[in-house]
Amino acid sequence: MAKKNNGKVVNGSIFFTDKEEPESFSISNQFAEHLEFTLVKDRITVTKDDAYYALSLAVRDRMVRRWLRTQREYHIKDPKRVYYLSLEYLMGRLLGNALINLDYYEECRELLKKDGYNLEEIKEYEHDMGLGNGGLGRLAACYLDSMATLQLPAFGYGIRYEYGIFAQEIENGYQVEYADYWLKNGNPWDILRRSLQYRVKFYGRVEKKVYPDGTYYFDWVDTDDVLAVAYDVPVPGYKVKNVNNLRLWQAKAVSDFEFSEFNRGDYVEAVAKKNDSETISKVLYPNDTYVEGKFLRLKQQYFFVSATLQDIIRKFKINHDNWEDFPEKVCIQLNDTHPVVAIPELMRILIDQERLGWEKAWYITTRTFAYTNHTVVPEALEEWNEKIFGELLPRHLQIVYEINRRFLEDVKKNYSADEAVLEKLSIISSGPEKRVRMANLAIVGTFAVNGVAELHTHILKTRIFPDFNKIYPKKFLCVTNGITPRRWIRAANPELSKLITSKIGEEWVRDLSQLKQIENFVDDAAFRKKWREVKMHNRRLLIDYIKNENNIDVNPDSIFDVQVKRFHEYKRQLLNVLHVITLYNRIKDNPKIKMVPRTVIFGGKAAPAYYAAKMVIKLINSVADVVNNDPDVGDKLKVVFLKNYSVTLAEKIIPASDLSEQISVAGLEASGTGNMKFAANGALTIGTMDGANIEIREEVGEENIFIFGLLAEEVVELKAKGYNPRKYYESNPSLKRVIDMIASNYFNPKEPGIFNDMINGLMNVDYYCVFADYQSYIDTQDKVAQEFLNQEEWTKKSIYNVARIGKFSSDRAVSEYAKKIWNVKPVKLNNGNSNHD
Ligand code: GPU
Repeated sequence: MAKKNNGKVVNGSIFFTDKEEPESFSISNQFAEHLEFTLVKDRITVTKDDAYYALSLAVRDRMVRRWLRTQREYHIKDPKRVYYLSLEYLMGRLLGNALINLDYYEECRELLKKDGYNLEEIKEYEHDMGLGNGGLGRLAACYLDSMATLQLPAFGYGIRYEYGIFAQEIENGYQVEYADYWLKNGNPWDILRRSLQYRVKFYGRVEKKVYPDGTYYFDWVDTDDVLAVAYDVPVPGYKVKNVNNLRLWQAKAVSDFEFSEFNRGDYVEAVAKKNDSETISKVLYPNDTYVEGKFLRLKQQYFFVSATLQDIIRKFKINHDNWEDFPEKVCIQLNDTHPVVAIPELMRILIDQERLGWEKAWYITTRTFAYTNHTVVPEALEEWNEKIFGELLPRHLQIVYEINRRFLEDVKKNYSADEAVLEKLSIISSGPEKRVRMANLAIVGTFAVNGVAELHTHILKTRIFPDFNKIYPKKFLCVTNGITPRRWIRAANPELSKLITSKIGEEWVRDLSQLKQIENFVDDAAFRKKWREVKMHNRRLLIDYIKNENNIDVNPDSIFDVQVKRFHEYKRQLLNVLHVITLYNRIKDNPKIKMVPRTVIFGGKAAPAYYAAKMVIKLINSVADVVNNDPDVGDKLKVVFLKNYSVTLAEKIIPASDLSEQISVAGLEASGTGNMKFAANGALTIGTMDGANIEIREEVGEENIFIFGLLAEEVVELKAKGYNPRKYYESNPSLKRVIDMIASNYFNPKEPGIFNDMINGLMNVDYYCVFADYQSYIDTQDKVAQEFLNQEEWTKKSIYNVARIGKFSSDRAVSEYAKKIWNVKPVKLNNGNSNHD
């Protein structure tokens, strides 16, 4: 097959991609070669970090041919492809996972051992690829794994931030943020595509140009340009030959800018100023479920979208010259509204560059894009100030106006002319400050809008976008989130994996519904004992970690009661703290009290500017100081805040947990995915009827989960009739005592008053119904403790949780996307027959 190669003449026979592997291709050889030739080290200068780096390169080498073959196969077969567009990917570490997916972990470990290296130890030198905030970014990473495993012709696109999520330190109990330059030791996984660069335009103005025949078009001119360069990360599927691609864009100054614009004497300044454009991909915005409306963020979004669409269209044009084929060949999934500017961008390309008329361009656009909504939290709904939007993207603003004009025309004709209804539906908000509503644009410009759990989808349809749902009744659907069993069970919990595999074989790793078979062993006392031993093994690893990090001695027989996730008021870490203080009071009232020992573990980052969330972190650490140092408490209760929660830390914490805290106020956690990870590792959930908790309960059975609190409708009703948190405070002595203690600086004698805002907020507003759910939560926690006493019964429940978690595999979620939305089918690779390729 002939392929343009930019005029370079290279003898094709030198490439190994089409051949068997040479004899010399062993991991030991590659590893040694990279140590010597790539890193230029010898036995004296080699460090463990070098070992990590060289091993990763060796493992990457093993993927390269599959990677090339996969991309070539997609090119030759030319199936419909799906492009997953996300501003965030929380990949975590890649080495261990790559080895597992290549089915090479054990063999590699043994080979390294012969050379005197310890794989487990080497792995620890990898820095997390933390290019995301929380659930949304981690979901994207799980979906990449599943898309590759399901052999889908899928491509991830994102931004290669130089600084990913910040590093969190705790100083005097407060969160302090440090920049995390994750690339400081280099990154063995991504490769720079030196020739793949696109120009991205900003600012400028729109010129109307008239053809001789009187027709006209619009030209976007006098722009300030930036280059996007591609870095590719391999995404290997589990035990398949497909290796998909994640393409991350980095901003680079254009190199051919006009010096004539500048005074010759300003040469250095002119060059330096051009480097400003590289700030576009400098840093990830550290907000989760919150938008800041910053100019640079819009720049990032457009930068990302422009480069990605140019790349998608380039690939399309290799095989096609008819634009009508575009929606048959391309599906673009928008991960929340962050990349929604892709809709007017595709319109601009089709109209202004490809000269397709509006109707045709719109037909193509609305059949290409699909949008996933990830939250109903109002402060997360993106709206761009029209002036900002128009300054940066003048042509796009025009297009958005025209989309809106036509849409509202249609609505008036076919649905309603009621001004109030039109205002709600409008893509541009009215009022003194006009804003572009990205969610409205997303709904109008796509063929599918999905929520991420049943309840969330129901709330989208009935409460957030009811009129849209009436206008487009078939557009809204649900795809409940999922997690990848490879990382979250097989890699994170090797002991549990071994135990499960010893009973049912290994097929569960790619078909999680197979776990159902372990139900057959619930009544096997020996199996249950082994199950507990696995948990104890994992707990001991975490105990060591806690001892090292926090210097706290943890009772291995205590309930490991864990809440790890981003800090947000709606997630109610505060409710958890109130429970801790309640337990503390019981101990203080009766130091001899017999109670089930607990270790309450917290982890998570707060957005740097989110004061209320940061004060909850401070409260946890203040309470921990008092509780952990009170001799009356002993090992009955410990409070642990683990700093710098990350994917890697999650992999240590979750397998060691007994109790999973999923306690958001009902209606606000779109899905949650931590809930799934814990249950899959045998922790029982204490949770509200929110997000995917509801579906987890449905699967594992109500006797195997602890549900409490107001239902989503009850929260709405309570607020409608006027919620008065003070009433709960006044009528509940235990709650009153806890609140009074915080208010009286019991936990912070040296910094009086620091929790006043928190207490006032709770007493007067309590927007997230902490007081309303307090008693129900305490009662349910008491039930948890009671049931934990009966270890045999608890173990059965733990087994049922794992056995019935199959639905929450990201393989299930991704195949639903593929069938219900993308209409994309697997491409099985069968060329290349060496088992070493
Ligand atoms: N989510 Br919007 C984020 O992590 N960040 C965001 O900016 C937005 C949503 C989360 C939801 O809060 C969580 O409930 C969900 O499980 C996750 O997205 C993945 O869908």
